[in-house]
Amino acid sequence: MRKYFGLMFLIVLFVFFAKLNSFAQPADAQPAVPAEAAAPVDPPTNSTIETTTEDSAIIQEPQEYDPGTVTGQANAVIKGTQEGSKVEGEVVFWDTKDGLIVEGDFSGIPTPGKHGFHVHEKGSCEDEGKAAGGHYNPMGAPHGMLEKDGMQKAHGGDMGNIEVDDEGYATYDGFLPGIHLKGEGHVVTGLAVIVHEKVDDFGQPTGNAGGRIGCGIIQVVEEPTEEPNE
Ligand SMILES: [Cu+2]
Repeated sequence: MRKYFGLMFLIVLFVFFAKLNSFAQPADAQPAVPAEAAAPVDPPTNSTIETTTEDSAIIQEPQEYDPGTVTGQANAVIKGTQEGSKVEGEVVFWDTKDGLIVEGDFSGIPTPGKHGFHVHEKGSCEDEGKAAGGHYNPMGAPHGMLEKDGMQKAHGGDMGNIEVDDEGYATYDGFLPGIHLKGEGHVVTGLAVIVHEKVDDFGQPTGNAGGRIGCGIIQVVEEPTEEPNE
């Protein structure tokens, strides 16, 4: 019995080491693979977080827009607010996922130089433009320039100035980030666009731009007729 016991012990011992060896090889090899795979996983995770932080900082800057994403168009036909005024113009708004592309053409403006240019909060041009109310300001923000300052630091209707030449003409190219023609967000369809008598100097509360010489209502065009400039 003891003879067999010793033999069996040796056999068991042999089998045990043989098994241990066969497990040891994959056991060594297996952790090596995830260890190598795990090593590069961490740095991309970190760099993704860094990129996100950089991106949110960039969002504070004036936004780039893609004219390919245009989803709608509106026009505002600008007319003089006073008897005998020769002020005329057309402002075109194109909706994109990021906001409104704004282009304007004006003529008959009696004084050269900068003239404040805003979307106001009401849809009327009556009473020499006074019926248009204050600036469109859905966030209760201070006055500024929406394209540069964003919704927290500018009114939603703060488009800055148009610059009128000696002949009374002006053109305007701008962008209203976060403003749209339709949907649940900040929508300006049906509101008035005002051209002011004087420069918007970006002083508080509304830029000291004086009276309202031109006014028009933003109306959606169901079949877009033009494309924004590149
Ligand atoms: Cu205004």
